[in-house]
Amino acid sequence: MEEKLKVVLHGMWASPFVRWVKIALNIKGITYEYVEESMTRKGQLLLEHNPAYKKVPVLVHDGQPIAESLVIVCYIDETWKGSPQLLPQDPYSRSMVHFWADFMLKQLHMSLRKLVASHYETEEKKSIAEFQKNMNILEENVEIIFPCDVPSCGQDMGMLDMLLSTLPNVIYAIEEALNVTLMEPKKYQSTFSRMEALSRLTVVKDTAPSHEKLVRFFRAYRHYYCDKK
Ligand SMILES: N[C@@H](CCC(=O)N[C@@H](CS)C(=O)NCC(=O)O)C(=O)O
Repeated sequence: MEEKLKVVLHGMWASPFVRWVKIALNIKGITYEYVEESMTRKGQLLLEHNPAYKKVPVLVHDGQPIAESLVIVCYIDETWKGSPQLLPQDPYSRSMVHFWADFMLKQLHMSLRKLVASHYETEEKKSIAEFQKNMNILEENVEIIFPCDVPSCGQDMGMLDMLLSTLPNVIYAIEEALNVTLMEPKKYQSTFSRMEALSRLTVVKDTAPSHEKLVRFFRAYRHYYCDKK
């Protein structure tokens, strides 16, 4: 049984979804206990806390489980209201943040996952093209999505910055693991320089797995999916 009032995060070291929650907790200065979950033998508590998806991250606050990374980040922001705020208060700006967060999760992070799990060369090429098309959309809308300057410290980061901040680590590891090119910095100049600057902030860097470990992870992930097909 998890104790009441405690904050417990169930996660997996390589997951960017889990990293967003860690970054939010770090920015807010919340002390928490971390439980590393195995994706092949999921713990009983994880299955009980997230019966619908059985996925990490799950945050347990005061004995109450919350699943899904974006839902958790909003919960953290609403529960620990003192600044720094991760989402804007104005309803329209807030709805725009929700829209673009959903876009970044589904069209960037999930399309990278599809790429790693792809078996055939045609499938791989299609996933890369899809990722690059979505990076273009981000670049074309960068001024709307990120109206503020690049944060100079973690405390100034908004929710969308958090989602962008974990991309470089994943992109570079996938490029090396699969021997592909995903990022052409010149094509996505504004997005690229913002994500690079964000990834160097301490609150982000502190949650980043090592490049070599992530490369090994993506190679193993690719083999696992190929063997299953
Ligand atoms: N939409 C979910 C995605 C979470 C997710 O895909 N988590 C992965 C780890 S990166 C997981 O738990 N996978 C286990 C499984 O698919 O069985 C979120 O935003 O939290």
